[in-house]
Amino acid sequence: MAQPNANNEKSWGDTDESTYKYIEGLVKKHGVGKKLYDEMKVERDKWRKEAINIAFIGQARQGKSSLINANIGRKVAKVRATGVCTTDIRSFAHPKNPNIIMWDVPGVDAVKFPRDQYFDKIGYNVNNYDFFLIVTKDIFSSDAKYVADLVQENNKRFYLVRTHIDDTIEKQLDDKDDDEFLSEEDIVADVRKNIQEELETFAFDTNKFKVYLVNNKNSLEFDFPKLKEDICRDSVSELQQEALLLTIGGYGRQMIDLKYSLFKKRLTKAALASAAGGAVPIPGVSATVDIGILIEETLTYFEGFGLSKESIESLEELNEVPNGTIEIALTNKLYNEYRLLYVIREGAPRALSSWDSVKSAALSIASTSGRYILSQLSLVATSETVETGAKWLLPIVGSVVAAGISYLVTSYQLGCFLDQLKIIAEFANSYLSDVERHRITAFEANSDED
Ligand SMILES: Nc1nc2c(ncn2[C@@H]2O[C@H](COP(=O)(O)OP(=O)(O)OP(=O)(O)O)[C@@H](O)[C@H]2O)c(=O)[nH]1
Ligand SMILES: [Mg+2]
Repeated sequence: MAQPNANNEKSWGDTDESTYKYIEGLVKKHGVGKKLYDEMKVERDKWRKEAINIAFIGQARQGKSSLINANIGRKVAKVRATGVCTTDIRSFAHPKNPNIIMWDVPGVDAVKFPRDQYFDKIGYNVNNYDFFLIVTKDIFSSDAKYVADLVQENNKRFYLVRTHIDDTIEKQLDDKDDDEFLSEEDIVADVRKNIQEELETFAFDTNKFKVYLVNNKNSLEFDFPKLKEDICRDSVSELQQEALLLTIGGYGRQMIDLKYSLFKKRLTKAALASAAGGAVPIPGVSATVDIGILIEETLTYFEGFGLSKESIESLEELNEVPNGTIEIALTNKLYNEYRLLYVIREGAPRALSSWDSVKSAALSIASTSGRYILSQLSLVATSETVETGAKWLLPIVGSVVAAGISYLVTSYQLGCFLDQLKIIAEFANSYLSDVERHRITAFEANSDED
């Protein structure tokens, strides 16, 4: 089992000039006390209030509703193989964040919604949305171009998404001659080339716009992870990016790096809050650490990296991975290598749900899994970390020595958790990209039983 805090010297040691100034500014403004504590709480929660409206639009029957479901991670929008099309605008708030709303817009359709009456009939106002996903399942039609032009005229950003790539591959492999060599990669490359030509025909700037090829039935395949990554990267503000990353952010290496940078920024705010309102004395040490904040923040990283139990469950369900496959691998890794994180993931959500406030939670947790955490924290508090860190921090906090120590212990420990969670997220990611193999293994195991 890896020792807590091993190889994490950099967690607070790389505190840069801007973080130093940030802390100094806040302490000057609010002092070290309740005002700073409250301010840091507001700062950490701001992303929850950021309203983001995303419209899914295009022709009828292209996979718009399915794309919403794949983004949300649950089957919320009605999907129909045949029959009546979606005929009115419907909205779906993200279950993790009611302020991120996905709008299922009916498709441009020759009979019900001819192009020239389309926007009036559906009561559509382009300014109500932050950005658009223009969905097409095959070729880019003049209808899709019409929608894209309107969106562009209003200076809104959009993403071109080509669904059903799985279907195309399957059909082309079925149709090929017996002696013809055709790989999945060839087919995908061919689809990309054709779409590029279609966009050029429609005078799209192909340097600016690319087309994301997706299979709505598997949000881990093809360009799906890249789509989510670009949506988050293109955010118009840091707050919007935080809201998107923490709500729809998916998996993939680049995504993990994006989230890691975000969490590093959050970490300072959490540690400052602990310094300002530290609640629990660490046995044998003159430091108080707000364990409630420490745990709450760690759970945010778990959730944000998509490593909470709920996230893993819905990922398995939506991508039809045998139930428990990823969760078991992850739990084993946590248990065997990152015991402290295992304790938090298993124990904390249950404990937190029964507490009135995170502040009082700090006291309650000391009697359960918190005892183990406390013992680990006392190691940090007496370590060289605090001694060296004090050199740069204490001039800022002045005589409030306990607050300085609380800051250092919390930021150090959160930095360790964050680095470890990044490793676990990378592990989960490589496991996920191997999902097809696991599916086959499970299938073989089932066949053996028959
Ligand atoms: N194989 C495959 N099927 C898909 C994909 N996306 C959607 N489908 C299927 O395509 C059909 C239509 O999907 P919807 O999501 O209902 O399409 P829509 O654009 O919302 O349709 P309307 O609202 O009726 O205009 C359903 O049977 C989906 O299961 C995909 O990427 N791959
Ligand atoms: Mg639909």
